[in-house]
Amino acid sequence: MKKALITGINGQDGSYLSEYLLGLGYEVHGILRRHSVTENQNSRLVKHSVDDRIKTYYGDLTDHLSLTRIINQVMPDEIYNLGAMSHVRVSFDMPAFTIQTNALGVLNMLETYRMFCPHAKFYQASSSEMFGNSVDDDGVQRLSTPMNPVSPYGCSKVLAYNLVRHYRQAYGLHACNGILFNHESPRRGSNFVTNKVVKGAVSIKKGLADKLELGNMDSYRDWGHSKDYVRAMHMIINHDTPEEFIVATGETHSVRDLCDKVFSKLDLDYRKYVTQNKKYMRPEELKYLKGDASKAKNILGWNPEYTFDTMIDEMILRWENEL
Ligand code: NAP
Ligand code: G4F
Repeated sequence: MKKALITGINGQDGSYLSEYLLGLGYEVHGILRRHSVTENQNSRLVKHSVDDRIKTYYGDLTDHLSLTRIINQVMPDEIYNLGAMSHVRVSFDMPAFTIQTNALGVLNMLETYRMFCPHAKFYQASSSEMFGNSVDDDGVQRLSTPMNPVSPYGCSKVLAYNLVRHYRQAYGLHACNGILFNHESPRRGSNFVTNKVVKGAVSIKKGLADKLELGNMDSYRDWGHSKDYVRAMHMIINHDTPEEFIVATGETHSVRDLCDKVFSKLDLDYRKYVTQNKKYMRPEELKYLKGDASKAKNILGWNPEYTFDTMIDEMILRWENEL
């Protein structure tokens, strides 16, 4: 039985990845952060009934000693480093914590991995936010597109990305980067725009709210489903050679299109309810993302199962049931 260790196991991707690996027969171990409300620290795992099959450990990416203890205890075959301060807007408010967790935390993981279980495979959750506003002439980001991050979050992920490549080259480790474009699901935090729009629209439909406040509605994102993307993580880490891969749908939609789509599905006109509030604007915005996942498709045989529409339908259903 293979052993996987997942940081950020209580996150959106961590919870789907745990389920996926359990289904493949893995023994799944995960790092949780202590939270003063106990129920919050493993809420996604409990909610989706996988908590009793996972072994969890208190730890933090900024706490090198906790990582040393956990890695020595578990001795994993595969390490998925998904833990991060993952909210781009918040990273402008907490740049130091963002860099400490998302960049120095990755260094802590890599050093611990190199020292104590160098035979394991290592996956780093890299991000399309690393490209910033670089786009190739044909309107696509690919592996060769220059990285020009436009947020503390993007900067932290570029440093982590480069550290992973450096550790692979310097020490011969099986360490790889998945550059994943935005991916969503009913489990997405409701302060990310897709789930915020879906929750807001369903609340309005049910008479629980009368408006939705957003920031920039003219940025474009390439949105896929987390369930499809965690399958890609497993394929990337298990590819014969450790390499970089992009995971994306190759489709792009604006935040305005997203609002139109979600509100229309509920027979509402978004223009009557959505207003803009400066508080949700960013000091620097990433305007446009559309990824080229042809390497993952051709080499790994990865393909998404969800479409933009089926993903939104699933998210609407979550809030219809919950509100
Ligand atoms: P998420 O839902 O925000 O989950 C992040 C997880 O990291 C949470 O469980 C969080 O713990 C944990 N965490 C935060 N700070 C930590 C620290 N200092 N030490 C240990 N754990 C810490 O994010 P996600 O959507 O699942 O994304 C997973 C990874 O993929 C992240 O690294 C993200 O940056 C990256 N990524 C995401 C996307 C996307 O569109 N979703 C795209 C590209 C890359 P708590 O549960 O206690 O808060
Ligand atoms: O949903 P978002 O907050 O996601 P963002 O910034 O693209 O970051 C996500 O994807 C990255 C991959 O590219 C991940 F690495 C990262 O961890 C995260 O998962 O915002 C999407 C767009 C932005 O242009 C933002 O300005 O929506 C715009 N937006 C407009 N109003 C809003 C809002 N975003 C949020 N969160 N809240 C708003 O009210």
